[in-house]
Amino acid sequence: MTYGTFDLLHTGHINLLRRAKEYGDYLIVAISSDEFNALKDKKAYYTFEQRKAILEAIRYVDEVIPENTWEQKVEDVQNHTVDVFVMGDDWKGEFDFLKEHCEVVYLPRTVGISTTKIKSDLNLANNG
Ligand code: C2G
Repeated sequence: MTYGTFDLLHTGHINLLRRAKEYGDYLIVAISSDEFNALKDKKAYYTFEQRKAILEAIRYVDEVIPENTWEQKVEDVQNHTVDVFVMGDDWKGEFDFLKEHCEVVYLPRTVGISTTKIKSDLNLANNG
């Protein structure tokens, strides 16, 4: 299982999802709701419904559920009998509390790409 906003989908996200799927045979992705993004000080370009539809179209993803709070992870891991929790290593250590419930894996981020970079590159391109 993994969590994220997954806005303006890019190869960094795909690399994470592909590697996460290698840890099991069923990958659940909890996508941040628009309201939860506000708690992360993030304003996604795509709505939750759009981001959900995009993630559901990815071959590595088996199920998409909403992420509404920081506190839901333990319950999610228990309710979905999750074996492995996977996140990019920008979160290294942040979710170690889950280790009593499942394996916790932090994977190296894909260097050189991010939703923020896409937005700033596009702004530069359009504004000269
Ligand atoms: N990611 C990556 N390489 C990148 C960009 C992102 O591996 N170049 C990974 C992140 O580490 C994360 C996932 O892709 O595991 C989704 O990234 P975001 O949508 O930015 O997720 P974030 O806002 O970090 O949300 O409760 C956890 C939070 O919801 C995580």
